Amino acid sequence: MAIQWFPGHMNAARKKAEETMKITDLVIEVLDARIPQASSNPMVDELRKHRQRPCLKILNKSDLADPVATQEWLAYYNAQPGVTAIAITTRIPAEVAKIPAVCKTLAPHRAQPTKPLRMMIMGIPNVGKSTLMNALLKKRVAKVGDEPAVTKSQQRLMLNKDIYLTDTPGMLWPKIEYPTDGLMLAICHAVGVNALIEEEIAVFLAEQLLVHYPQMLNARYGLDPVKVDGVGVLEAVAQKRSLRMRGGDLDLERAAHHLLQDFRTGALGRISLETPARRAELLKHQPDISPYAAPHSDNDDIK
Ligand SMILES: Nc1nc2c(ncn2[C@@H]2O[C@H](COP(=O)(O)OP(=O)(O)OP(=O)(O)O)[C@@H](O)[C@H]2O)c(=O)[nH]1
Ligand SMILES: [Mg+2]
Repeated sequence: MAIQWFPGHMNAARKKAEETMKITDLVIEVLDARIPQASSNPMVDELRKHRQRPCLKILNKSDLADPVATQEWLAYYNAQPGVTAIAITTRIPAEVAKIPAVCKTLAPHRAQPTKPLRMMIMGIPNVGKSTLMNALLKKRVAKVGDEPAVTKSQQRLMLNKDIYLTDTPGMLWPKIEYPTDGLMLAICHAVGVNALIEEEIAVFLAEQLLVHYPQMLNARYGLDPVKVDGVGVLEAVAQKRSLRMRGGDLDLERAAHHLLQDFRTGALGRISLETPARRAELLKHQPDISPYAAPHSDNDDIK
């Protein structure tokens, strides 16, 4: 199953972002530190490059990501022209507090009362954009929630007289070309539930964990990573948590949900699902397709 999710409000959000880009000096692109490149929306790059706007890439939720992988991603992005990258967690106010100063250095001609620095916060759904907005303003101005597509329209607010911030609805793009990106986005809860089957994405997650973080699976579920495959991990989770259906069979659907929750909450440990080197290797084996198909229809469901 290829995961695609581009509901109508995201197409509208794209058009609105294109308009706001005209009066934006700096784009703050919020990425998921566990899947930085899979969570990079090619539409964000296209819109900002069209107007030659610099970009601060924020690898958020770094509290959940593998610190070694995060450092590799920062080096990767900081080598790109027009891009500065930092890793934060909105859970730590001191990390959020350093952002305005970084932004000012990226648009030095702005940030004065006569020329305020105008910033647009963009990114995929559920990555923490509105949480970041609230943390920067130190008050609850935007609704947040652990599900994709909480924010439905743009909201522009003043951080102080020198800085304006616009929060935007999370956007995916019309065609996620690499199936593994769709799976990673679903694992990190950026995709609406109507667009995925939890068991399939949990098996993919389990396979990744078996290769890259076997000791964490062993520590949490007491399974032997050498002896099981992805489905075997779900069976072990069901055993360990006594998840059974009425007839007594193991309930793999609930086990899938359990595994995903353990990953999403960090209960398994700090995990990154991609590194720059692993991504390069992976894409070698996937067909080379254009960045994305231009939006042309309001596709509200899966393909
Ligand atoms: N662990 C962790 N969770 C975070 C962090 N930042 C935000 N979250 C959580 O991520 C979830 C989504 O946060 P939102 O701010 O609503 O995300 P959003 O990007 O605005 O989402 P949409 O409006 O749907 O596009 C919430 O449950 C937040 O508490 C972080 O740094 N670490
Ligand atoms: Mg939001």
